Amino acid sequence: MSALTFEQIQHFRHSGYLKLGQLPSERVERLKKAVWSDIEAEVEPVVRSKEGRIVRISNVVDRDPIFLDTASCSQVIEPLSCILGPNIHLIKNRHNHATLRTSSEHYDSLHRDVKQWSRTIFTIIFYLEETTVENGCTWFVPGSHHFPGVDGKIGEERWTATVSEQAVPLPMSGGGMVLIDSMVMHRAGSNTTSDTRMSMTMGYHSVDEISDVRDPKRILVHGEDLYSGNDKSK
Ligand SMILES: O=C(O)CCC(=O)C(=O)O
Repeated sequence: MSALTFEQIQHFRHSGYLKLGQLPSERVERLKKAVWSDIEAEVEPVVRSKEGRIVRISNVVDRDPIFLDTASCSQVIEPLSCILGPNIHLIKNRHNHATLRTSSEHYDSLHRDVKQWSRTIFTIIFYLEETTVENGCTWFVPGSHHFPGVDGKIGEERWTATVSEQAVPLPMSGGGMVLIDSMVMHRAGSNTTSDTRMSMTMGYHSVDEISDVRDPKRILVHGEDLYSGNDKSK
């Protein structure tokens, strides 16, 4: 996929999520190999299930170069720049992980990734294996990114229970990508199979043109680190 159409952008703004294109299978295989290699070598930082099995590798952009290369490849940046504009940061301290999502993981409840709509981020979930209702595809509450901000803990919003029955599943093929407004309520389904359902998740932000403080937890993946605050103008 290259640039998004008007209708795709409208769908994203309206619903809070949008299916993007498909990564080439060769790239998907390289990503999976890199994930399994770090799991087998137990390269920290990782998250383990209660049984001690590694179910997530964190901080993937500082691991095999294939992770950052994928997060900033043209199949990602072209559609993303239709939403975020030309200057884009990848966020290192939200998501930035690859997850197996096995049946041993705890139930994932409906949540958002950020608290306030004025500070939202945009997330891409890269599905490295096919996801189905059986193996725990992602569920979304369409339009819920328009609900008000959250004061307390994310996932404990007062409307979480009342809208949970509105959540719809989004099965994806292996190599598929979904772009999310991270204010949209979503959750990973339960994996009822004995297989993994591997995915990688990355967060993005437009470059903040009124901040001249460079954040080492953000990586410029497209465009420039522009600054246009008016404190330096006469
Ligand atoms: O993997 C999924 O289906 C959902 C991911 C998710 O909820 C998250 O990373 O916040």
